[in-house]
Amino acid sequence: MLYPVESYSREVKDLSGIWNFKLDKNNKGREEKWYFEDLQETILMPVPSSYNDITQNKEIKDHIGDVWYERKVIIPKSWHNQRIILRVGSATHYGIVWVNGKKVAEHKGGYLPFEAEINEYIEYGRENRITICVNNVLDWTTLPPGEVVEMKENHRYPNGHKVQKYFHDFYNYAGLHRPIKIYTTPKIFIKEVDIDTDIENNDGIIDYDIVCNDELVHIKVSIFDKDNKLVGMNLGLQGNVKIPDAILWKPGHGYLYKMVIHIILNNEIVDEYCLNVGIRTVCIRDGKFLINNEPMYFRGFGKHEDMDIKGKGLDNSIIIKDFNLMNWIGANSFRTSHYPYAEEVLQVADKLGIMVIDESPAVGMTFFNEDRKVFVDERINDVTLEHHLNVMDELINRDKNHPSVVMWSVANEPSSWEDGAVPYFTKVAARTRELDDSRPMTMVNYAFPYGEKACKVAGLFDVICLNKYYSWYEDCGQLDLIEYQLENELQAWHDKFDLPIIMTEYGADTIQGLHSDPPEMFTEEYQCEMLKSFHRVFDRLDYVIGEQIWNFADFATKQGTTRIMGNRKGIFTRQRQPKVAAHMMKKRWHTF
Ligand code: GCB
Repeated sequence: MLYPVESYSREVKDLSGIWNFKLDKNNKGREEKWYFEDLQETILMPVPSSYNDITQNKEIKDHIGDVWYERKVIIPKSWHNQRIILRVGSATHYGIVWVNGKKVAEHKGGYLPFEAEINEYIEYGRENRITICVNNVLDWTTLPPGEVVEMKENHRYPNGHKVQKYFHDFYNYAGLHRPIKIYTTPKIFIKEVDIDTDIENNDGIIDYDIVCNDELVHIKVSIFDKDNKLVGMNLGLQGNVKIPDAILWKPGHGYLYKMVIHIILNNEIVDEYCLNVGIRTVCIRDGKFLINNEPMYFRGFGKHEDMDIKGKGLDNSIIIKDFNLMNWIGANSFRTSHYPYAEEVLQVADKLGIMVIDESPAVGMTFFNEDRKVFVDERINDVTLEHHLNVMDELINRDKNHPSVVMWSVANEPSSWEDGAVPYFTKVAARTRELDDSRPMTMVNYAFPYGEKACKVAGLFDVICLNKYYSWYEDCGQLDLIEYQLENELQAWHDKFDLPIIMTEYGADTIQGLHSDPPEMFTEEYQCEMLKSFHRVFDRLDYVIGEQIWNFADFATKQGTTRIMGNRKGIFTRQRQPKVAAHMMKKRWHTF
């Protein structure tokens, strides 16, 4: 699915703004067909945004089930001969869309876009009503998974008391998190573009594969450099363009060429689609992660789409602020923990030359401390697997042309020690490889190298990504143990799988302004000392190819005794102010 862009032949209408909103208290709206007419007794709700923190109403914040959004839009008469597509950037976690009361689309999966051609449902030159029902329930068939538990009356709970349980550590924000757009294409149109790039001596090779809805069209592909100079051209649906003395895309230098694709009929341009292309190669060789055949060391963070008030709603100010902070601190990468981020984020990463580990929303597939298994029929089963495979399809289809995406991550910390995880991840890995063999892939593990919880699936992937919180969740306060434990554990993983390792999570909850010497947990000193101990080990092991601190910024979680207004492991506060550790990291990463 191509990102909607304006061009010679295409127009885009952004429906971001203030929509009508209604809480479906008893989850009756679908049955009562609320989409048939204007929603009654609505309140105002911004889009994009999570709805949870916008009002003072706890019922809205903690609602389990459906909510409804609605707005009117005029479709210009001049669009009469165009295809008209309604595109929802994301509906977390399940969305159904009606136009003028007729259902046009339905989608499961809260972090990827979906769209529908709506020509037959609209009236031109008039107001058209768009209604979107968004459901936030997590169960064992969704990613992330969850469980809605309905209590039977007892001394603690009244009858029917419901709780949405989930096993991941970020707040279950919901709503329309990304822009809703209407865009046009001509009737004969460019449907898909698949790009792969290579390097031959000093030349860049752009391989392309274009799909149109009509096979018999003439296609012209032109490549322009940053100064808008034509540097290459080719004809046909498939082929390649050679760029002599190409300027390569690489971390810190996000050089992008512009690819302009034309469908030509009788010497006329019928459709035009433009996209940015970065020329670069990615591969793993001799235990190194190579971009353009040069070894790369990942410096950066696991992040979240998260901020005050808007929750997970897309906000360009925050996107750019975060990239500015990454540049300030000397980071060259981040992981889209724990779900695909908005495409707008990847577009900026492309431009700035930041490496992205692009993660699926498969997080919280474990009970960690309990002996209950998750890869069993009554939990993560074939239906979940089918959805996971589908999510990988949608994710790779959406993000495959971004040079910044240098690796796929299929999941975060599943119970990879269970027997059931083996057939499951064998299929997920095979599908991912089949969809894209031009990038490495990984699965992020909680670092249990020994005993019953030793991972059974890491060997299916190209890089080992590990998360671990020495001296935090275990051996609290014992900073002096970190080096000993970390080195032993990393060595055990390396001995077993012989793959390069990125530490994708390590860190300590830190309340800005708390200090103690000697360092105590939650103080700024403790965060600094913990990070330093990890770094001493990374610096002496050459199979460690990256460090991504948990987390870039403090973020919202569900409430709990280990969370003080959210997870505080940020190097920056939730408002993006540096903690002491940020200044320390700036020194380390700028000397790499
Ligand atoms: C993890 C998870 C991450 C949590 C983090 C923590 O292992 O991957 O989602 O937020 O630990 O802070 O506990």
